[in-house]
Amino acid sequence: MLRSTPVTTMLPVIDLERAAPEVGSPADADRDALLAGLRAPRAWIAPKFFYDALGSTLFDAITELDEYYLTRTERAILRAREREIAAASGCDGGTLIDLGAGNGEKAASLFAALRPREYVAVDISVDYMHHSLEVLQRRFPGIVMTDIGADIARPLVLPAHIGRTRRLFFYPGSSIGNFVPDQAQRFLAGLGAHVDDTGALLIGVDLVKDAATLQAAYDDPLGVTAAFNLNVLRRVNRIIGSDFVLADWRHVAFFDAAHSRIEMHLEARRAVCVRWASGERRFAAGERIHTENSYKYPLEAFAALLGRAGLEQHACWTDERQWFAVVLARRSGARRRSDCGEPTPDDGGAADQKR
Ligand code: AVI
Repeated sequence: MLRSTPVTTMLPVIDLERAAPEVGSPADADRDALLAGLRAPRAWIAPKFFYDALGSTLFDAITELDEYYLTRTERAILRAREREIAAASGCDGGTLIDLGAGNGEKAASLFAALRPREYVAVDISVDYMHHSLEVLQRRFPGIVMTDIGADIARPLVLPAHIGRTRRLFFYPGSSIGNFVPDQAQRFLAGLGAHVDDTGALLIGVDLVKDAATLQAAYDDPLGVTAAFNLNVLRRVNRIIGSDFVLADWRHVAFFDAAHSRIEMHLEARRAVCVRWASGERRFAAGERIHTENSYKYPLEAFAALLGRAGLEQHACWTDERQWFAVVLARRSGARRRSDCGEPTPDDGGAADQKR
């Protein structure tokens, strides 16, 4: 039977460095975080606020775009390498812990190869996840399933009944890129504390590539990413009662090579004054609100990040173009030696196909 634990904290993708300290209820913390960002000399909104119902739907639409290569490239690698991944993980028959699980379908695509005894889905969107897991549980009655409502960016508390050995943490999609590197290091170190020598972490990482490809992935001609970015202002209006007018703002995305990251901003089309109950903020024409970073790693830099987090790369699989990597990591000094696999021979083509 599917076991559930309640929501413990908030939302999936978060800029920890910038999050206001949580005082009082999660709703108070959200308001405080937004007001702190809007009052800052260089205004910002944490990317966790993207993901209301419409924002999540727009993100799903982004993953369908020709320009947004990340999702389908990762899917092609997982598909092509599932058996190698299962063998390299050594977590066959163990516990698969899916961080930001959503509907669980990405993890489920690995069930046949990994044959987990137990599947633990962690996500903030509890109702959506719970319903999806009920469906998955019917498809895979032999797997013990648990859903945990939690913000994966906060320290993870696993129920006592979750298996302690052969834990495979699964963190796909390159969401690790939405943390600044110091935060990513802390996050990875926190996961490392949950695995013993028999456990591992399987993580999707978007790699550095030419700026034009990156730019197009975050500024698509259909305007889906622009809508995703602008939608955050509707969410802000709901939470703090502000009067942002979406038509006054435009989506800006660019690759900052010095930081190896895509930055997304909202730029004022004209001088505007945004008001809320306890204050206001004037924006000059052209002034920006920073809404997201998405870091792109060279493979060696990601391996070094793992090292600083007390982990080591055990294996990695990439597509032919070396655009995306699926990395298997263990605690440093764990039983196996590191080794990086050859690029997937056939997924350059597969990466060009949708789904
Ligand atoms: C969720 N995350 C990995 C996405 C990314 O690519 O950084 C969020 C996103 N922002 C714009 N497009 C997609």
